[in-house]
Amino acid sequence: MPSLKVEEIREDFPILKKKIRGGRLIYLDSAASSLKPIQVIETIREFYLNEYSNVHRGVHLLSQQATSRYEDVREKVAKFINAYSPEEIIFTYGTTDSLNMLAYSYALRILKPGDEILLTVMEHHSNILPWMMMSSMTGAKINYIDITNDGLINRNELDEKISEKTKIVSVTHMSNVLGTIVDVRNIARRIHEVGGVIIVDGAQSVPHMPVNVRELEIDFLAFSGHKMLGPTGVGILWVKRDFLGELSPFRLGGGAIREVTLRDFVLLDPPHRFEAGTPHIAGVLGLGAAVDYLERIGMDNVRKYEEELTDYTLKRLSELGDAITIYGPNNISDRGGIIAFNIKELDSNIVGSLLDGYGVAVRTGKHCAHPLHQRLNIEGTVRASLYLYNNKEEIDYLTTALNEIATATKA
Ligand code: 7TS
Repeated sequence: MPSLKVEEIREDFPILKKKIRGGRLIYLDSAASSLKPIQVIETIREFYLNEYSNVHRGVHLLSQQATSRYEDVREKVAKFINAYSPEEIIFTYGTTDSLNMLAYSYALRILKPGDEILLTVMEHHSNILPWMMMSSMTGAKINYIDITNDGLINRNELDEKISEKTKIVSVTHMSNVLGTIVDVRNIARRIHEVGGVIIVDGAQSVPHMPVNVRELEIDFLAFSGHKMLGPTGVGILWVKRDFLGELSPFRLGGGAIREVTLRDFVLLDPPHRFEAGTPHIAGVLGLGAAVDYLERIGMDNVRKYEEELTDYTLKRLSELGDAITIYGPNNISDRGGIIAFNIKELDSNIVGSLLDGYGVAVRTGKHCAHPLHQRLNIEGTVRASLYLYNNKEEIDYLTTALNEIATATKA
């Protein structure tokens, strides 16, 4: 008995009916961005068509309605991740924006020469580059935790590398290449013992599994709307309430202040002090519809279904034997539905282009994780990434296509 009704879910995604290269679309690139259900598309359309107005600015009806719906989504998102209160939810433009915001609003204030920032070697560039910038601006040093051959965090390294000097650990909750799920609660406990904080990059985890910030005992969480059925251009930065007063906004202007004179200004309370400028209102409402969609299905069910489908994918792909190398953890409980692999000695871009000929959409190359590929000593990988609308038939199709590609290149 599957944990969700995938065929019913597929009906909600109009793009799945599209023909690609004369055949059906097999979309296995949700780690780059997810497809959108009709409920999200209609919410955005309806807003522009019948409800449009700016937020937090007008006394008129449409503006009041838009404001109240915008703030409702904040509450919805807060509940979705079990935040302590909606004030902890800051709308940004995406995970990258959230992490940069944290770097400039928080890290820049607290870091000093001799301090350390701890990352892992499997971070996405968006969780490396802001810290490199902070390192050059403050004199703090970056350290990296290595991974095991299975793509898991090396626990001994964790013990060695967290010290009194470590002020910030910023770590992915799920690797966008290996699919590794990181035990962030364990890291949170370790870093809290030495008085540091933990920032979690939830870009790949929040869309695919229950993420409960209280249970995880973390301090900050960054994620993107477009990877969780929502529109592009909207992201979230969750800041645990204890830290809200310690961040100084790095984007200032309209919408963030209570009062301005020619010489001075008074900020609004969080979270609005962090949201200067007209936000992506339609995007936030679309994100609200995406959260409703996921809540209706239940994140436990999403995770369970993806575990089944990942297990199935790994088994089917293993049938290619020596022709395939699959990366990442062997244990399903340690990984999400992101499967990176290589076919023989073939360049990943060539395999990706050949798969495109079959109507199969995957991502190839280094997936904005160059240091990880250097660590694995490979040029790139082909990445199939799954979501709740994928089914076993699509995996069978992928397997057949890869078999043909591997056979055609036997010589
Ligand atoms: N962190 C992780 C773990 C990611 O996977 C991504 C995007 C980001 C941060 C940045 O998110 P954004 O919404 O700000 O762009 N990852 C990918 C990917 O794997 N393929 O395309 C985008």
